Amino acid sequence: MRRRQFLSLLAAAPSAVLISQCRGTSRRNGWQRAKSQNGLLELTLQAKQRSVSLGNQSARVLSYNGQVPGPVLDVKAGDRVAVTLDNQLDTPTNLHYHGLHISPDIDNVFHEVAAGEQYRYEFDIPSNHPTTTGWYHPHYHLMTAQQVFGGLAGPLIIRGELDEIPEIQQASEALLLIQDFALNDQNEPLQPHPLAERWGREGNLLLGNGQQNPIIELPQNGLLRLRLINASASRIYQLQLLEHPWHLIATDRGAIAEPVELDNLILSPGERVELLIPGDREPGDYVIKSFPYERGTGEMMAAFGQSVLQMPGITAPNEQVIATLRYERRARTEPLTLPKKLLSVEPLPSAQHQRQFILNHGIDYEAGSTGFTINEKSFMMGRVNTRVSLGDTEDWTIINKASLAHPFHLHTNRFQVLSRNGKPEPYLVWKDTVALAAYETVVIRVRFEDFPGKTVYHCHVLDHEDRGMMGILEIV
Ligand SMILES: [Cu+2]
Repeated sequence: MRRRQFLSLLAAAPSAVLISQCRGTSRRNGWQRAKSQNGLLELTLQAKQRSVSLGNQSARVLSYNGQVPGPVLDVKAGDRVAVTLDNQLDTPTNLHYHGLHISPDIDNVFHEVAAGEQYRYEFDIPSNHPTTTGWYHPHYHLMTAQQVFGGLAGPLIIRGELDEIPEIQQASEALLLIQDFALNDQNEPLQPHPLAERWGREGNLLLGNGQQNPIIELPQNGLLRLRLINASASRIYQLQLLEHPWHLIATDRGAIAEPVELDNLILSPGERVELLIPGDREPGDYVIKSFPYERGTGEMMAAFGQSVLQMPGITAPNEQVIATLRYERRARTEPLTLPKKLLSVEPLPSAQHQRQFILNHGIDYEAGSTGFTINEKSFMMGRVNTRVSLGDTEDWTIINKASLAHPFHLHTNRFQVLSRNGKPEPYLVWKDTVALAAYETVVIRVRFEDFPGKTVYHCHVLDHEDRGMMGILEIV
């Protein structure tokens, strides 16, 4: 049954002008950081294919302001943001502010910024916005996977209540935005094999902050706050910090109640975490390693044989080092300690409505579907799939009936995960993207707050999204 179901699936540096346009812009290690000043962040993001340094080579990939990843946007709750997107690609694009609770009229994935055009996104971040590690990336339908896989992604930090905790204030801070690339002979993003596009394109070049195995320094007896962002188009990471503890302090949309020591960290596309790492071990190097995650490859290889691993955009499962934590040999008298408490996660009120969302592979003739469905419907521009009331709380049961992993992402509002495969979650978290392995079921609770309008939910394997695994949610 499952095999048949799977088979059915087959039918350079920015210009000085740009810098001067950015208030509060600085560069560290060549990575542009645009920080809000006096409550305003204003900058231009120029999307363009350029030669950049990528890992240990030069590659002509898609960049914002000539950087991969794009500039770090660093703002506070209550700030005003004004981003001018300058589209110097040869295809339409737009921007999605992943992790922001703002109106879908602004964070509008249906908006098109044509090739050669500019568009100004201007909005206020709510003053009660949760402390969040987010990211921005293109979300132009049918082009999303290609543009993100080409390199277009950048971090978006929202500072707030979590930053006020004394132990967090004392911690040093690092970002690790993880991407995978696949390059052709010209060192440009390669065109994936059609099967790889359906499967979800992956690259064999795994980079953190555009570098191969970047070094992140951690003072001995210090505390490191590490923000991890999976900005890959399809790849699901299974990460471990070898021979060293790390403690979860925040998920996609905010802090958890108290630090939780992690072992294995599964991070699907779109997901983020914040971790605290105490520098209380022997000085030396500790690696963050990525282990293969079974997204459904076994089944594909069973169906098509080893030869699929030769197809452009499909990679063989392997272990790779993503980054190295390096202890500076510097003794402090007083070791910094982990905070005992972070921020309480208030449970959402019980739900007024229950809904079911079935992720599967099938055909929706009305939408001219290419085989990826939610509730037997593929995405169709202008067709509302789900209508909810502003202010309501709902429980959504998301059932993955498919043989592939499908991480589920909801725009605009955050949610709490209630259970996985019938088992209650051990602690409350705020999320906007939840991993679903093949045949898993997850129940989430969401309250539609503040903003009416049309927004979307979709699979964050971006090839699946482009192929229809997306629905329009209207909040009225
Ligand atoms: Cu998917």
